[in-house]
Amino acid sequence: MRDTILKELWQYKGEYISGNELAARLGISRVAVWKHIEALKEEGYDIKGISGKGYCLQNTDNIIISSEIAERLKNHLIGKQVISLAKVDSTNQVCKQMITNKQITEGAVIVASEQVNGKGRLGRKWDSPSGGLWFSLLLSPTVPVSELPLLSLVFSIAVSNGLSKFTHVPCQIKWPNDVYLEGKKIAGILLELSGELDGIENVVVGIGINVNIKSNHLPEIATSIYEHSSQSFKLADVLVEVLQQIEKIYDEFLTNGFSPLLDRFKSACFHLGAEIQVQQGEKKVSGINTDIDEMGRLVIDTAEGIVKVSTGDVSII
Ligand code: BT5
Repeated sequence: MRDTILKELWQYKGEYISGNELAARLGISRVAVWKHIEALKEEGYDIKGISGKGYCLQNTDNIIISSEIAERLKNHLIGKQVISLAKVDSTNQVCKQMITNKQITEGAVIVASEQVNGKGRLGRKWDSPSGGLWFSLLLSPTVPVSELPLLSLVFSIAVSNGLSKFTHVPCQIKWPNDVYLEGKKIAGILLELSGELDGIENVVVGIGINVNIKSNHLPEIATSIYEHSSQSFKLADVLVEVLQQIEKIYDEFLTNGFSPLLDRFKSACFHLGAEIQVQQGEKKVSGINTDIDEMGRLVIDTAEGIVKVSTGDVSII
């Protein structure tokens, strides 16, 4: 019922709808409508109520209605189940909790309007105000554990493909999985694995995309589609496009392996050929990034010879 009420309000696109009309449409009492509205407000939805006028959902472009995504997606796996929430700690956290509670299965997408404790890699913070696309996807890939790090590269290709429809210029990738636009970070990906020693059961793919966010709500190094194009987009449109690209590229990876995708990754990777430094905890590796190999490792020509790295944070010197 909560989703149905939200959808009714959302369809009014910023107009007021009276409690009586909502009650009649949904076949429930006005008191029941009021209770559901209060619960939605509690969850974090911005709903204004004016006596004599009714209720109005604010900022409809930034709200995702699960059933709309499900109806529009033509995917066979990704987004089979879409759960849309208002304000959460972190969608990765919610996703992991839902796995434990057996509430979701492979392909499920958990999306939130806002995260109060958004996470980056290595415990870093991810700013997630309203206007961004913050979601997590549950996968159970049937690939050898040694190939799982390639998923970072696979998803960054998919996200960068999906975003170019809105940015109209190609996005770049910073290895392994940061998506950049004109020198600033527009999206980030956080992969979390869980399972037993003999195999990974679940991969939670957390993706954050700065869509309709102004730069004053983002860190210095970041940008958004809005900042780039001076235009707002419906979050649902961006989500549908990105999920379609994810399914397409992920299917290619499962069917043909990473080799056919490697060239696409290399042509989007903006530090290939540049002098870089890779920070790996306390350790630093510096040199020319001459290549990326079939295992997705950075090949670096250092003063001590060729070094291949599979983890770390890249910066251009
Ligand atoms: C990432 O980490 O880039 C992974 C970000 C994943 C976020 C998604 S949102 C949905 C899901 N739920 C979560 O809780 N997380 C995932 P990393 O490479 O460690 O980058 C973190 C760094 O990016 C920070 O230290 C900041 O410098 C910068 N940063 C923080 N918020 C940002 C934003 N909104 N846009 C661009 N850069 C940001």
